[in-house]
Amino acid sequence: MSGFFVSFEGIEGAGKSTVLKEVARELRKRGYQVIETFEPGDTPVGKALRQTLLAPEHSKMHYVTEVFLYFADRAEHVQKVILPALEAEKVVLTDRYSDSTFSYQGYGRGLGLEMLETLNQIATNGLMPDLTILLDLDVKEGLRRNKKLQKNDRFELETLEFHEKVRRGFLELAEKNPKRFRIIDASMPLNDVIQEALNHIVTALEENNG
Ligand code: Z5A
Repeated sequence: MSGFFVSFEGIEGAGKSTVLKEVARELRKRGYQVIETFEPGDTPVGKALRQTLLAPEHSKMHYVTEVFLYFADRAEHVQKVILPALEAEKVVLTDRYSDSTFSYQGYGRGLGLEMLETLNQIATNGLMPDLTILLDLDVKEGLRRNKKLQKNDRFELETLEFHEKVRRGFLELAEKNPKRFRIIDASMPLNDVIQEALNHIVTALEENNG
């Protein structure tokens, strides 16, 4: 399999979807074949799971139920979208992947990381990103950006403390996996964030192509 797999991670409002779209455009200009995708919800089954996962009326969903729905979405995503694209030698850019589960359900909800790693291994068949771009941002700033967009899902109802735990989780994961992670200060002007993400990805692609 000779495609290249990049995940974008971070708290909500960090700029993942905006930056990913611009990076994809720049990579295409440089001749790369790029697939843009996201979790949860980028397959027909995933779309139904996303509605269930994010509906505010499900705010009392049990944490274990929640994590199995994220893994179900990921299994479908890996099999139907990511693996076929990597087999076709494409660059896959995903807005969220396994590190979101480790941070939100592991650090945020307090579920054991060891158990999550085992389940994630089954859901992904062991597929981890070649590179992870972590957009790190102050939680209040992320929520402020999203408030402007009037997003109204289940995670908007979470406390500041929950989102702080998630941010710390991402940073700890980055510290544990320095080869895979690149941390970017997402409070910089948008164009600077895009440029830094692009530089990291192009460097990694060039190294990968030898
Ligand atoms: N979740 C989970 O718990 N476990 C899992 O395993 C997975 C996910 C996979 C999915 O929500 C939720 O599922 C997510 C985690 C959970 N919930 N939370 N929190 P989603 O897909 O609807 O939303 P999201 O992934 O959190 O994305 P987001 O909230 O849309 O944020 P974003 O993509 O990082 O940000 P954005 O939309 O690109 O930017 C937000 C605004 O900020 C926008 O107006 C931009 O123009 C602006 N922006 C971006 N960058 C900048 C800079 N640098 N300066 C100024 N303004 C900026």
